[in-house]
Amino acid sequence: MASWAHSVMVVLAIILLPIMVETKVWHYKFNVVMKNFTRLCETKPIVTINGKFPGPTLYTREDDRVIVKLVNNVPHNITIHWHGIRQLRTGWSDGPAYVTQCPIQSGQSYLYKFNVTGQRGTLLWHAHITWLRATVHGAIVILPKHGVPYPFPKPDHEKVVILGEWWKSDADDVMNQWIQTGMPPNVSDAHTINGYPGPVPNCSTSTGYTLHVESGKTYLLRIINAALNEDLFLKIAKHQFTVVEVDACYVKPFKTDTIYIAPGQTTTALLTADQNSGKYLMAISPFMDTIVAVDNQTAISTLRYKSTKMYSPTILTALPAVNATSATNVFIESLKSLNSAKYPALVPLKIDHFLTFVVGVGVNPCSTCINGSRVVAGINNVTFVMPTTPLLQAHYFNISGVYTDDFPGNPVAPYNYTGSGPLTNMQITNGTKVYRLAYNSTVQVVIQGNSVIAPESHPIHLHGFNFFVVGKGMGNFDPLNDPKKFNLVDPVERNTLNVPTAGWTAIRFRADNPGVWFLHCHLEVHTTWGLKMAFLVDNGKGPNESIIPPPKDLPTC
Ligand SMILES: *[C@@H]1O[C@H](CO)[C@@H](O)[C@H](O)[C@H]1NC(C)=O
Ligand SMILES: *[C@@H]1O[C@H](CO)[C@@H](O)[C@H](O)[C@H]1NC(C)=O
Ligand SMILES: *[C@@H]1O[C@H](CO)[C@@H](O)[C@H](O)[C@H]1NC(C)=O
Ligand SMILES: *[C@@H]1O[C@H](CO)[C@@H](O)[C@H](O)[C@H]1NC(C)=O
Ligand SMILES: *[C@@H]1O[C@H](CO)[C@@H](O)[C@H](O)[C@H]1NC(C)=O
Ligand SMILES: *[C@@H]1O[C@H](CO)[C@@H](O)[C@H](O)[C@H]1NC(C)=O
Ligand SMILES: *[C@@H]1O[C@H](CO)[C@@H](O)[C@H](O)[C@H]1NC(C)=O
Ligand SMILES: *[C@@H]1O[C@H](CO)[C@@H](O)[C@H](O)[C@H]1NC(C)=O
Ligand SMILES: *[C@@H]1O[C@H](CO)[C@@H](O)[C@H](O)[C@H]1NC(C)=O
Ligand SMILES: *[C@@H]1O[C@H](CO)[C@@H](O)[C@H](O)[C@H]1NC(C)=O
Ligand SMILES: *[C@@H]1O[C@H](CO)[C@@H](O)[C@H](O)[C@H]1NC(C)=O
Ligand SMILES: *[C@@H]1O[C@H](CO)[C@@H](O)[C@H](O)[C@H]1NC(C)=O
Ligand SMILES: [Cu+2]
Repeated sequence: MASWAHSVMVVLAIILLPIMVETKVWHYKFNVVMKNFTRLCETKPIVTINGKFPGPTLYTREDDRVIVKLVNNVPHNITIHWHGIRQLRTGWSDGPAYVTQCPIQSGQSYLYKFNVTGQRGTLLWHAHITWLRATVHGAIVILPKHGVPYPFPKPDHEKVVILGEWWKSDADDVMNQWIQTGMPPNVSDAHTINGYPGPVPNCSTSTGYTLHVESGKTYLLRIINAALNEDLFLKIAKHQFTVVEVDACYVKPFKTDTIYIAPGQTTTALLTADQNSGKYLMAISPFMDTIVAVDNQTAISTLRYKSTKMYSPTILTALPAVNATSATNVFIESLKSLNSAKYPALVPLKIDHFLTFVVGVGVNPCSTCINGSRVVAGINNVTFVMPTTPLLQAHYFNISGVYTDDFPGNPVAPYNYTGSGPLTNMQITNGTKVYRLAYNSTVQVVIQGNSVIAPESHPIHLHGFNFFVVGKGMGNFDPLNDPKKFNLVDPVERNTLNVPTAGWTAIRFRADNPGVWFLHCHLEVHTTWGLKMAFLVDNGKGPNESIIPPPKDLPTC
């Protein structure tokens, strides 16, 4: 070939390369199997994906496509939720049982298919049916697009750190005991770090996790709270974290020695191994600043430098007190969107729907329960009743009688939500109600905690969207004065917020994803009690603004 022709081809190839890069498809097989673990006392086999606890990390890349074949080989119904993945127009792959799909029954399989559009960072996947997520969970790592650097110094290594809760009994038995007795479920028997509980009473085989590091190197820790019911503190003796991202959204970097993280939240932080060689305590403990019982055991692991002598003592640290509300506030108030030219914070400024969701527990009669009553939970005095036909199918195929679209956007009978003392009437109505939104409408939701039995904090998760956390406060939200203090410039963007005990949090989002999207407390105990609802977002008129048709292998009920 003449050399000029060769040069022309090289130049052409360079010009064409960017448009010839094809979307990569990441294929995974998730085999649901029972497995028995020595480090969990071999008390009973647990439900796992591919025999791993935590399950396999799902790696993908911004703007790529993911296909996961789930094969159910256990005697339980299952679904998987890809927590924080936007699922633009692909609600069929979102996962919450009876909201977007029927369960995948024993012996069945289903292909979850979705594009990862405009997101990068750490998320998690987990079972979204009964209490199976206690053991069925894992990390999602979305790498930035090829050639796009992190907006922070490149770490030498990356590590996934998954925090969890473990019961000696089957977690579903713990849940079922509540359903039968009406009493609050048992707290867990241990916390876990990457599936290791540390020492557990009466379990000689339980061990702790070791995070191996090399002196001088920097590590990107992808920290995930996969616990069912507990907000957690994480500390590593003598080491600081630099938080750079939460819920797959970059934040302005800040330093802290304590991570506060609620179930469903993810926090990505840099850690530099800048101390003397040795062993350092890495530990998690629960946060609870009200009268509710928690598993107060600290899970103990070790950060260990390469070349540490075998018998060196572990350098210790103290964790915050269980009721250290101030430590949670310091952490939450440090979170601000990066809001750079490349990653702007597109906070909706004009709002179409101003909503107030009052969340908390109540007590309903139950003739078969121990006390003749059961604890329930709800939003705006509605405890959500799960349908037997998934909401998304009912919406898509126009099946009537499954839900109504009259979910109250504001409390019907306002009261002093955070006033002292219980209401004389603690009953809650029930129903399967959704709140309907036009495509591309803008929404503000003030999530207001109540003190009907006791005030409590709640991590509230919204499927299908990220939102901006524009404000929070104590007591009752003041619609006249509190909005003046909202941060509409660089509020943190995320998918799971924290409602403070006896306080409120305000969020804003744009309804640019058609489908049916679950909103619920990520404390499994509250979800089971009914603290959940769904938004129904209608199709838009444009070409890419409608729900795609359901896949052929969509499970049936
Ligand atoms: C778990 O495994 C151990 C040894 O591998 C075995 O002795 C024990 O019976 C198993 N437990 C169950 C419940 O399968
Ligand atoms: C997902 O990405 C694939 C490949 O780029 C594309 O063909 C498909 O239309 C996308 N799906 C949706 C729902 O956007
Ligand atoms: C819950 O705890 C009680 C008291 O310790 C115990 O008797 C019961 O068996 C536990 N329930 C389950 C499902 O483990
Ligand atoms: C440990 O086992 C002993 C003896 O069986 C029992 O008395 C004790 O209550 C157990 N402790 C825990 C925390 O289960
Ligand atoms: C943990 O809780 C138990 C039972 O609620 C209590 O007896 C114990 O003192 C608590 N331990 C700590 C360290 O707070
Ligand atoms: C936390 O609990 C301890 C022990 O019950 C109590 O002394 C302390 O006042 C509490 N702190 C806060 C901030 O409530
Ligand atoms: C149930 O009744 C028992 C004894 O009558 C009482 O101690 C307990 O507080 C009650 N629990 C609830 C949740 O009402
Ligand atoms: C609500 O209750 C709190 C606590 O009892 C009280 O301080 C506050 O004044 C009450 N607010 C209203 C509007 O009644
Ligand atoms: C909630 O609904 C129940 C049942 O209809 C009713 O008795 C109660 O007064 C309502 N409470 C509030 C705060 O609206
Ligand atoms: C819903 O409330 C009605 C009326 O109180 C009651 O009859 C029904 O059993 C409740 N359903 C559920 C699932 O709690
Ligand atoms: C959504 O609304 C915004 C603001 O009103 C507008 O700029 C944008 O073009 C709309 N997008 C679509 C897809 O309709
Ligand atoms: C599994 O799901 C199917 C379909 O909804 C349901 O009929 C069946 O009762 C469920 N099985 C269990 C064990 O929950
Ligand atoms: Cu809650």
